Amino acid sequence: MGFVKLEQQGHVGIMTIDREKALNALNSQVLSDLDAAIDEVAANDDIYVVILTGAGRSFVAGADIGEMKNFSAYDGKQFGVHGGSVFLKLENMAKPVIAAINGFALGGGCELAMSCDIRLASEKAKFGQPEVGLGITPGFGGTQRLPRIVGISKAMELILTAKVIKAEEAKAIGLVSEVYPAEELMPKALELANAICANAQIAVKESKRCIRMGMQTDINTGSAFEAEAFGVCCGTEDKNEGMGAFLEKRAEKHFQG
Ligand code: CO8
Repeated sequence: MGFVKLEQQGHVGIMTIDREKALNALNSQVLSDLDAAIDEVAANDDIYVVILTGAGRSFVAGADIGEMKNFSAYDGKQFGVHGGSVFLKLENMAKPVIAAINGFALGGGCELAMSCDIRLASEKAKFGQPEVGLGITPGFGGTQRLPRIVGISKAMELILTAKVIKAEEAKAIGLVSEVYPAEELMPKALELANAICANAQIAVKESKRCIRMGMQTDINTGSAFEAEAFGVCCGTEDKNEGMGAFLEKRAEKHFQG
């Protein structure tokens, strides 16, 4: 996984996209390395929560323009299918993924951040979908996820103008949850990840699944799905432990993981 580094701190897996000299631009190899890294953290039961970030001054400055420049229509579609499937795998992973957006999140970089479950940004982060200025559309889910996250009017404005916005504006439109000084970004991301790790992991995963599923369906189907998930959790040791701790006025809880 040459372009994606993996490390673990406690139950938190940290994935760092590391192609610094090209501001972590996504070429086919980076996408394949990311795919493999997702498989690895997904299979590691000791990792509960994942943080995704970029090396150096960029999160991801987009898909690789040098590689795309010579694409035929067929190549472009294949590249879109490749990236799209990797981003869907990230979004559909059972464990939560936090994007710690340290710098540029442009084009495919903004799309990658949007495939994560929670987005935190450094004050230095910049966001945008510059594709129409390059003669292409967003191709890794931008036309689909941005309107779901910020609403159709803002998504249209951002995608059709190709403008770049700063972290504070990204927070104002709901694209990121929080903005921190650069040096506080990773400590805050770890604090958030560890707060999630402290809870019952089956319940965490079922909650993520319900939210993700519910965003793609009608409320009746989503509610039925939620009832199933609630039932699954009611049959677990973690439910006995969590509720037992409350009733016994015990602060310490011992979840199964
Ligand atoms: N692709 C390839 N190389 C890049 C990219 C990129 N997206 N971004 C930066 N680089 C490279 C630069 O070419 C430069 O390389 P070199 O040193 O060899 O010249 C190096 O990174 C450093 O970049 P700059 O010198 O430009 O650094 P600056 O600080 O001056 O500028 C910017 C930083 C503003 C981020 C600038 O690099 C920039 O505008 N980059 C392009 C941003 C962009 O347009 N991104 C969107 C790309 S399109 C996209 O992501 C589509 C996604 C979906 C595709 C699906 C297809 C089906």
